[in-house]
Amino acid sequence: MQASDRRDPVALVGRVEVGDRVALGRALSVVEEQGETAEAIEKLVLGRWPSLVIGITGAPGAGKSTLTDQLVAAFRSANVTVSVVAIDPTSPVSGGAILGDRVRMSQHASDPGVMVRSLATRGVAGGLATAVPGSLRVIGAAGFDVAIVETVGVGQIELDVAGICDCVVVVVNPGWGDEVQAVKAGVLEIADVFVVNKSDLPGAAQTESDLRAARSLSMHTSAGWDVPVIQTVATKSVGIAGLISAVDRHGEWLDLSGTRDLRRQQRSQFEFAARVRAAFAQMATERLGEPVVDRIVQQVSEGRLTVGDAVAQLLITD
Ligand SMILES: Nc1nc2c(ncn2[C@@H]2O[C@H](COP(=O)(O)OP(=O)(O)O)[C@@H](O)[C@H]2O)c(=O)[nH]1
Ligand SMILES: [Mg+2]
Repeated sequence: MQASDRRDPVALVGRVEVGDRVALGRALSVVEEQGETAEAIEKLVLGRWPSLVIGITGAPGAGKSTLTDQLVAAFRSANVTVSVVAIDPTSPVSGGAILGDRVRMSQHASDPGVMVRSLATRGVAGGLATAVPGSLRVIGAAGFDVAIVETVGVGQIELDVAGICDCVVVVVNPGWGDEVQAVKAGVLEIADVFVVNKSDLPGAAQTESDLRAARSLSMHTSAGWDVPVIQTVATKSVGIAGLISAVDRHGEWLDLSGTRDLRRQQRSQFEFAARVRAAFAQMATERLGEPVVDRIVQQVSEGRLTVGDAVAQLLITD
């Protein structure tokens, strides 16, 4: 990054807004790394957001990247610009999976209407909760219509993603029905759309009916959204139009039911809470040192200290 950009976020964001790709890459790096310049950029992109943010989550190997690639192609053929943010919490060092995604997306490499960004979570608690919305605001300022956030479903991460996306697509594979019981508490609840990808493999119909039976668990059911179940074969471009129309219908429901505004409010609250949490953790760690903080957390988890006393200890300055 050039020294001038650090001094002049206004110029940097100005270049992002007129479609300068190098500037966009730099602005995203600054926002991901956080700090003073990131805050300056955040002020300049305040309120910006892509018109549609789709979250794609599911187990490693489910076909999320292949599906994302197909969605990008479909959006591009409708002249819609797309940005992909791929989050990989599993390989912060080797970047193996991310590299695979990059290779796959390379068919769009020369297309100015497509931008792919990989984000390692670096194991920083709350880092993702700040970096992803920040990145999406910058991407919105760059004028992208749609953003797709791809993440591996391994726990807290996909809940974080659900908190910021307009539409959460949960990708499963045939045979997944056996696992429904085990994972229903997490992933099923956040799904806006289910995809049974690899439906060229045996058992797709069974998995679809298992999901249809389980979807009453979705947190949206009570609000009147029947989570659709779409079969796809991402490698053969099968079912992609159906998936896009499910996402569109979900968007219409968001508007008609008033849920879109609710979600945007929740998104702000979620981001705010995450930032407060991160700032508090950082403050306590800086003041007391990590071993002391760890010990306090340990005592809470062992039931030897109340949460209230733990917070009080973390807040005490002397
Ligand atoms: N048979 C079959 N294989 C698929 C399909 N979609 C993806 N794959 C393959 O599954 C593997 C994992 O795909 P990938 O998109 O990297 O999964 P991700 O880890 O969820 O991003 C790759 O070898 C894909 O070619 C599909 O619909 N059918
Ligand atoms: Mg992937």
